[in-house]
Amino acid sequence: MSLNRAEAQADNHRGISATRQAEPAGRLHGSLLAEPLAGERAFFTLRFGAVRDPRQPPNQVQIPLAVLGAGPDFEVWTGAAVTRLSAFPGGGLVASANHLGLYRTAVVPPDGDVRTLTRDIYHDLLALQHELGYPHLVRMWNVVPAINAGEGDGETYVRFNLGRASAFDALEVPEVRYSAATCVGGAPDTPLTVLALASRVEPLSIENPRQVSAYQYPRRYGPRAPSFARATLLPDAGGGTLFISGTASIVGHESRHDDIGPQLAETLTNIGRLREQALALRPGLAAASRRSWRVYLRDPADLAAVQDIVHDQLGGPGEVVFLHADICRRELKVEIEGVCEIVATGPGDWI
Ligand code: 3EB
Repeated sequence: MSLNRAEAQADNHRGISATRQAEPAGRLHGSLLAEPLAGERAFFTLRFGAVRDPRQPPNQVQIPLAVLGAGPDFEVWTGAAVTRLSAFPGGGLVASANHLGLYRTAVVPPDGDVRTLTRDIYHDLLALQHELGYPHLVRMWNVVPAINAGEGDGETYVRFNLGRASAFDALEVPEVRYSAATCVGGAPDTPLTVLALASRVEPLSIENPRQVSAYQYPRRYGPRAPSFARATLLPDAGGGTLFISGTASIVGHESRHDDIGPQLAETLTNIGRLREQALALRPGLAAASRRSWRVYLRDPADLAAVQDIVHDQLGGPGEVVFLHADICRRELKVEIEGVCEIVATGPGDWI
Protein backbone atom coordinates (compact mmCIF):
# COMPACT_ATOMS: atom_id res chain seq x y z
CA MET A 1 0.00 0.00 0.00
CA SER A 2 2.99 2.29 0.17
CA LEU A 3 3.50 5.01 -2.40
CA ASN A 4 6.46 5.15 -4.68
CA ARG A 5 8.12 8.22 -3.29
CA ALA A 6 11.32 7.81 -5.30
CA GLU A 7 9.21 8.24 -8.42
CA ALA A 8 7.59 11.35 -6.98
CA GLN A 9 11.01 12.79 -6.21
CA ALA A 10 12.32 12.08 -9.69
CA ASP A 11 9.38 13.77 -11.36
CA ASN A 12 10.07 16.88 -9.37
CA HIS A 13 13.27 17.49 -11.29
CA ARG A 14 11.86 17.52 -14.79
CA GLY A 15 12.02 21.27 -15.09
CA ILE A 16 8.40 22.04 -14.38
CA SER A 17 9.51 24.22 -11.51
CA ALA A 18 11.37 26.58 -13.84
CA THR A 19 8.59 29.16 -13.93
CA ARG A 20 7.68 28.86 -10.27
CA GLN A 21 9.14 32.19 -9.15
CA ALA A 22 7.35 34.21 -11.81
CA GLU A 23 3.89 32.83 -11.16
CA PRO A 24 1.37 34.46 -8.84
CA ALA A 25 -0.10 32.10 -6.27
CA GLY A 26 -3.36 32.12 -8.19
CA ARG A 27 -6.87 31.19 -7.29
CA LEU A 28 -7.96 27.63 -7.66
CA HIS A 29 -11.33 27.19 -9.18
CA GLY A 30 -13.45 24.19 -9.99
CA SER A 31 -15.26 24.70 -13.21
CA LEU A 32 -17.42 22.75 -15.56
CA LEU A 33 -16.00 24.57 -18.52
CA ALA A 34 -14.81 22.43 -21.38
CA GLU A 35 -11.81 24.74 -21.67
CA PRO A 36 -10.23 26.96 -19.03
CA LEU A 37 -11.07 30.65 -19.33
CA ALA A 38 -8.52 32.78 -21.20
CA GLY A 39 -5.32 33.02 -19.20
CA GLU A 40 -6.23 30.17 -16.86
CA ARG A 41 -4.31 26.95 -16.68
CA ALA A 42 -5.77 23.51 -16.24
CA PHE A 43 -4.64 22.18 -12.87
CA PHE A 44 -6.68 19.04 -12.42
CA THR A 45 -9.24 17.21 -14.54
CA LEU A 46 -12.02 14.88 -13.42
CA ARG A 47 -13.51 12.51 -15.98
CA PHE A 48 -16.90 11.05 -15.18
CA GLY A 49 -18.16 7.63 -16.22
CA ALA A 50 -16.53 4.37 -17.22
CA VAL A 51 -12.77 4.23 -17.74
CA ARG A 52 -11.99 4.51 -21.45
CA ASP A 53 -8.22 4.69 -21.24
CA PRO A 54 -6.49 3.42 -18.12
CA ARG A 55 -3.39 5.48 -18.93
CA GLN A 56 -4.28 8.85 -17.53
CA PRO A 57 -1.99 11.76 -16.66
CA PRO A 58 -1.30 12.12 -12.91
CA ASN A 59 -3.52 15.21 -12.77
CA GLN A 60 -6.55 13.46 -14.19
CA VAL A 61 -8.83 11.20 -12.19
CA GLN A 62 -11.64 8.98 -13.36
CA ILE A 63 -14.78 9.37 -11.24
CA PRO A 64 -16.75 6.15 -11.82
CA LEU A 65 -20.19 7.78 -11.96
CA ALA A 66 -22.26 8.30 -15.10
CA VAL A 67 -23.36 11.77 -16.22
CA LEU A 68 -27.14 12.12 -16.47
CA GLY A 69 -28.66 14.16 -19.27
CA ALA A 70 -26.70 16.44 -21.57
CA GLY A 71 -23.54 18.15 -20.45
CA PRO A 72 -19.80 17.67 -20.36
CA ASP A 73 -18.49 14.41 -18.93
CA PHE A 74 -15.49 16.10 -17.38
CA GLU A 75 -14.62 18.95 -15.07
CA VAL A 76 -11.51 21.11 -15.32
CA TRP A 77 -9.95 22.76 -12.28
CA THR A 78 -7.91 25.81 -13.04
CA GLY A 79 -5.13 27.34 -11.00
CA ALA A 80 -1.58 28.60 -10.95
CA ALA A 81 1.27 26.98 -12.85
CA VAL A 82 1.95 23.33 -12.16
CA THR A 83 5.19 22.85 -10.21
CA ARG A 84 5.01 19.11 -9.74
CA LEU A 85 3.30 16.24 -11.48
CA SER A 86 3.79 12.66 -10.29
CA ALA A 87 2.22 9.29 -10.78
CA PHE A 88 2.41 6.52 -8.20
CA PRO A 89 0.80 3.08 -8.13
CA GLY A 90 -2.96 3.58 -8.11
CA GLY A 91 -2.83 7.34 -8.03
CA GLY A 92 -1.34 10.66 -8.93
CA LEU A 93 -0.69 14.17 -7.75
CA VAL A 94 -0.32 17.68 -9.09
CA ALA A 95 1.02 20.69 -7.22
CA SER A 96 1.18 24.44 -7.72
CA ALA A 97 2.74 27.03 -5.43
CA ASN A 98 -0.18 26.88 -2.98
CA HIS A 99 -2.29 23.88 -3.93
CA LEU A 100 -1.98 20.12 -4.11
CA GLY A 101 -4.41 17.76 -5.80
CA LEU A 102 -3.92 14.07 -5.16
CA TYR A 103 -5.90 10.90 -5.59
CA ARG A 104 -5.82 7.15 -5.16
CA THR A 105 -8.04 4.39 -6.38
CA ALA A 106 -8.14 0.74 -5.30
CA VAL A 107 -10.33 -2.21 -6.11
CA VAL A 108 -11.94 -3.70 -3.02
CA PRO A 109 -11.09 -7.45 -3.18
CA PRO A 110 -14.11 -9.82 -3.11
CA ASP A 111 -13.28 -10.90 0.44
CA GLY A 112 -11.78 -7.49 1.22
CA ASP A 113 -12.48 -5.11 4.01
CA VAL A 114 -13.40 -1.57 3.03
CA ARG A 115 -12.43 -0.36 6.52
CA THR A 116 -8.75 -1.31 6.25
CA LEU A 117 -8.53 -0.33 2.59
CA THR A 118 -9.97 3.13 3.39
CA ARG A 119 -7.66 3.53 6.36
CA ASP A 120 -4.60 2.65 4.28
CA ILE A 121 -5.56 4.91 1.36
CA TYR A 122 -6.26 7.83 3.69
CA HIS A 123 -3.10 7.21 5.63
CA ASP A 124 -0.98 7.24 2.46
CA LEU A 125 -2.65 10.32 0.99
CA LEU A 126 -2.48 12.32 4.22
CA ALA A 127 1.15 11.34 4.79
CA LEU A 128 2.08 12.40 1.26
CA GLN A 129 0.19 15.67 1.64
CA HIS A 130 2.18 16.52 4.79
CA GLU A 131 5.48 15.39 3.31
CA LEU A 132 5.03 17.68 0.32
CA GLY A 133 4.28 20.65 2.55
CA TYR A 134 0.58 21.30 1.93
CA PRO A 135 -0.62 20.85 5.51
CA HIS A 136 -4.24 21.94 5.12
CA LEU A 137 -6.92 19.65 3.74
CA VAL A 138 -9.56 21.69 1.95
CA ARG A 139 -11.83 19.27 0.13
CA MET A 140 -12.18 15.53 -0.32
CA TRP A 141 -14.31 13.36 -2.57
CA ASN A 142 -14.97 9.68 -1.99
CA VAL A 143 -16.67 7.24 -4.32
CA VAL A 144 -17.31 3.99 -2.48
CA PRO A 145 -18.49 0.89 -4.35
CA ALA A 146 -21.70 -0.75 -3.03
CA ILE A 147 -21.94 1.92 -0.33
CA ASN A 148 -25.33 0.74 0.97
CA ALA A 149 -24.51 -2.99 1.01
CA GLY A 150 -24.56 -4.80 4.34
CA GLU A 151 -26.62 -4.21 7.47
CA GLY A 152 -26.12 -2.19 10.64
CA ASP A 153 -22.49 -1.80 11.63
CA GLY A 154 -21.60 -4.05 8.68
CA GLU A 155 -22.85 -1.55 6.10
CA THR A 156 -20.15 -0.44 3.67
CA TYR A 157 -20.52 3.28 4.52
CA VAL A 158 -20.25 2.54 8.25
CA ARG A 159 -17.06 0.51 7.61
CA PHE A 160 -15.72 3.31 5.41
CA ASN A 161 -16.30 5.80 8.24
CA LEU A 162 -14.33 3.58 10.64
CA GLY A 163 -11.37 3.44 8.27
CA ARG A 164 -11.41 7.17 7.53
CA ALA A 165 -11.65 8.10 11.22
CA SER A 166 -8.76 5.83 12.21
CA ALA A 167 -6.50 7.43 9.58
CA PHE A 168 -7.37 10.93 10.86
CA ASP A 169 -6.81 9.72 14.44
CA ALA A 170 -3.41 8.24 13.58
CA LEU A 171 -2.31 11.60 12.15
CA GLU A 172 -3.91 13.47 15.06
CA VAL A 173 -6.16 15.59 12.86
CA PRO A 174 -8.64 17.36 15.18
CA GLU A 175 -12.34 17.43 14.24
CA VAL A 176 -12.30 21.20 13.72
CA ARG A 177 -9.75 20.71 10.95
CA TYR A 178 -11.76 18.21 8.93
CA SER A 179 -12.21 19.24 5.33
CA ALA A 180 -15.34 19.64 3.28
CA ALA A 181 -16.22 16.32 1.64
CA THR A 182 -18.55 14.23 -0.42
CA CYS A 183 -19.00 10.50 -0.03
CA VAL A 184 -21.25 8.81 -2.57
CA GLY A 185 -21.64 5.30 -3.91
CA GLY A 186 -20.49 3.75 -7.16
CA ALA A 187 -21.39 0.43 -8.77
CA PRO A 188 -20.09 -2.68 -6.94
CA ASP A 189 -17.42 -3.36 -9.60
CA THR A 190 -15.91 0.15 -9.58
CA PRO A 191 -12.79 1.10 -7.60
CA LEU A 192 -12.85 2.93 -4.28
CA THR A 193 -11.75 6.41 -5.33
CA VAL A 194 -10.45 9.09 -2.98
CA LEU A 195 -9.50 12.56 -4.22
CA ALA A 196 -8.09 15.31 -2.02
CA LEU A 197 -7.38 18.99 -2.44
CA ALA A 198 -4.84 20.39 0.02
CA SER A 199 -3.32 23.84 0.45
CA ARG A 200 -0.51 25.77 2.07
CA VAL A 201 -3.23 28.24 3.08
CA GLU A 202 -5.47 27.36 6.00
CA PRO A 203 -9.18 27.21 5.10
CA LEU A 204 -11.98 28.33 7.40
CA SER A 205 -14.39 25.56 8.38
CA ILE A 206 -18.10 26.22 8.23
CA GLU A 207 -20.90 24.23 9.87
CA ASN A 208 -24.63 24.41 9.19
CA PRO A 209 -26.77 25.67 12.12
CA ARG A 210 -29.67 23.56 10.78
CA GLN A 211 -27.62 20.39 11.08
CA VAL A 212 -25.66 18.56 13.75
CA SER A 213 -22.00 18.53 12.72
CA ALA A 214 -21.43 15.23 10.92
CA TYR A 215 -18.54 14.38 13.26
CA GLN A 216 -21.02 14.64 16.17
CA TYR A 217 -23.69 12.33 14.72
CA PRO A 218 -25.05 9.96 17.39
CA ARG A 219 -24.09 6.29 17.69
CA ARG A 220 -27.03 4.96 15.68
CA TYR A 221 -25.26 5.95 12.44
CA GLY A 222 -22.21 3.85 13.31
CA PRO A 223 -19.39 3.49 15.84
CA ARG A 224 -17.45 6.35 14.22
CA ALA A 225 -19.12 9.46 12.88
CA PRO A 226 -18.31 10.79 9.38
CA SER A 227 -15.13 12.93 9.40
CA PHE A 228 -16.00 16.04 7.42
CA ALA A 229 -16.98 19.72 7.68
CA ARG A 230 -20.13 21.09 6.02
CA ALA A 231 -18.08 23.60 4.02
CA THR A 232 -14.66 25.22 3.83
CA LEU A 233 -13.70 28.66 2.60
CA LEU A 234 -10.22 28.82 1.15
CA PRO A 235 -9.24 32.49 1.40
CA ASP A 236 -7.13 34.42 -1.08
CA ALA A 237 -6.32 38.10 -1.45
CA GLY A 238 -9.53 38.91 -3.34
CA GLY A 239 -11.91 36.76 -1.34
CA GLY A 240 -11.80 33.04 -1.69
CA THR A 241 -13.37 29.83 -2.85
CA LEU A 242 -16.25 28.27 -0.94
CA PHE A 243 -16.39 24.48 -1.08
CA ILE A 244 -19.83 23.21 -0.08
CA SER A 245 -19.80 19.56 1.00
CA GLY A 246 -22.25 17.03 -0.32
CA THR A 247 -25.52 18.29 1.18
CA ALA A 248 -28.69 16.27 1.55
CA SER A 249 -32.15 16.36 3.12
CA ILE A 250 -30.90 16.12 6.70
CA VAL A 251 -32.11 18.36 9.53
CA GLY A 252 -30.41 17.96 12.89
CA HIS A 253 -28.99 14.51 12.25
CA GLU A 254 -32.13 12.94 10.77
CA SER A 255 -33.07 12.33 7.16
CA ARG A 256 -36.25 14.17 6.18
CA HIS A 257 -38.94 13.39 3.57
CA ASP A 258 -39.48 10.30 1.44
CA ASP A 259 -40.04 11.92 -1.93
CA ILE A 260 -37.55 13.54 -4.25
CA GLY A 261 -39.35 16.92 -4.41
CA PRO A 262 -39.33 17.68 -0.67
CA GLN A 263 -35.83 16.17 -0.32
CA LEU A 264 -34.57 18.53 -3.01
CA ALA A 265 -36.27 21.52 -1.35
CA GLU A 266 -34.73 20.66 2.05
CA THR A 267 -31.31 20.20 0.43
CA LEU A 268 -31.56 23.63 -1.23
CA THR A 269 -32.54 25.18 2.10
CA ASN A 270 -29.46 23.61 3.69
CA ILE A 271 -27.23 24.95 0.91
CA GLY A 272 -28.72 28.43 1.29
CA ARG A 273 -28.07 28.36 5.03
CA LEU A 274 -24.46 27.28 4.52
CA ARG A 275 -23.89 30.04 2.02
CA GLU A 276 -25.28 32.59 4.50
CA GLN A 277 -22.94 31.25 7.18
CA ALA A 278 -19.95 31.66 4.87
CA LEU A 279 -20.85 35.23 3.86
CA ALA A 280 -21.36 36.14 7.54
CA LEU A 281 -17.77 35.23 8.42
CA ARG A 282 -17.03 38.93 8.14
CA PRO A 283 -18.68 42.03 6.65
CA GLY A 284 -18.05 42.71 2.98
CA LEU A 285 -18.08 39.17 1.63
CA ALA A 286 -20.29 38.54 -1.39
CA ALA A 287 -20.91 35.68 -3.78
CA ALA A 288 -19.35 36.29 -7.19
CA SER A 289 -20.74 34.96 -10.43
CA ARG A 290 -18.53 31.89 -10.81
CA ARG A 291 -19.98 28.77 -9.31
CA SER A 292 -20.38 25.14 -10.17
CA TRP A 293 -22.54 22.37 -8.77
CA ARG A 294 -22.73 18.61 -8.82
CA VAL A 295 -26.08 16.97 -8.25
CA TYR A 296 -25.98 13.26 -7.34
CA LEU A 297 -29.16 11.30 -8.02
CA ARG A 298 -29.80 7.76 -6.79
CA ASP A 299 -32.48 7.20 -9.45
CA PRO A 300 -31.75 8.52 -12.96
CA ALA A 301 -35.53 8.78 -13.49
CA ASP A 302 -35.58 11.68 -10.98
CA LEU A 303 -33.58 13.88 -13.36
CA ALA A 304 -36.74 15.33 -14.90
CA ALA A 305 -38.13 16.21 -11.47
CA VAL A 306 -35.03 18.09 -10.29
CA GLN A 307 -33.42 19.59 -13.40
CA ASP A 308 -35.54 22.73 -13.80
CA ILE A 309 -35.61 23.50 -10.08
CA VAL A 310 -31.82 23.15 -9.82
CA HIS A 311 -31.27 25.38 -12.86
CA ASP A 312 -33.70 27.92 -11.45
CA GLN A 313 -32.16 27.98 -7.95
CA LEU A 314 -28.47 27.18 -8.39
CA GLY A 315 -27.18 27.72 -11.89
CA GLY A 316 -27.62 27.14 -15.59
CA PRO A 317 -26.72 24.06 -17.62
CA GLY A 318 -23.09 25.22 -17.93
CA GLU A 319 -22.76 25.33 -14.15
CA VAL A 320 -24.33 22.02 -13.11
CA VAL A 321 -23.51 18.39 -13.75
CA PHE A 322 -25.94 15.63 -12.78
CA LEU A 323 -24.39 12.32 -11.81
CA HIS A 324 -25.85 8.89 -11.09
CA ALA A 325 -24.70 7.81 -7.62
CA ASP A 326 -25.91 6.06 -4.52
CA ILE A 327 -26.22 8.35 -1.51
CA CYS A 328 -24.63 7.20 1.76
CA ARG A 329 -27.99 6.80 3.55
CA ARG A 330 -30.44 4.46 1.80
CA GLU A 331 -33.42 6.74 2.24
CA LEU A 332 -31.73 9.70 0.57
CA LYS A 333 -32.34 10.25 -3.13
CA VAL A 334 -30.37 13.41 -3.85
CA GLU A 335 -27.19 15.12 -2.69
CA ILE A 336 -25.73 18.41 -3.98
CA GLU A 337 -22.26 19.93 -3.61
CA GLY A 338 -20.87 23.18 -4.92
CA VAL A 339 -17.92 25.50 -5.43
CA CYS A 340 -18.61 29.24 -5.28
CA GLU A 341 -16.28 32.16 -5.83
CA ILE A 342 -16.45 34.70 -2.99
CA VAL A 343 -15.24 38.30 -3.22
CA ALA A 344 -14.13 40.42 -0.27
CA THR A 345 -15.10 44.09 -0.49
CA GLY A 346 -14.91 47.03 1.88
CA PRO A 347 -12.31 48.03 4.45
CA GLY A 348 -10.21 45.76 6.58
CA ASP A 349 -7.80 42.92 6.02
CA TRP A 350 -9.28 39.70 4.83
CA ILE A 351 -6.38 37.30 5.21
C1 3EB B 1 -24.72 13.84 5.43
O1 3EB B 1 -24.88 15.06 5.52
C2 3EB B 1 -24.98 13.25 4.08
O2 3EB B 1 -19.17 10.95 4.67
O3 3EB B 1 -17.88 12.35 3.62
C3 3EB B 1 -22.40 14.22 2.82
C4 3EB B 1 -21.11 14.71 2.60
C5 3EB B 1 -22.58 12.97 3.39
C6 3EB B 1 -20.00 13.96 2.98
C7 3EB B 1 -19.01 11.94 3.97
C8 3EB B 1 -21.45 12.23 3.75
C9 3EB B 1 -20.18 12.72 3.55
O4 3EB B 1 -24.40 13.14 6.39
C10 3EB B 1 -23.91 12.37 3.59
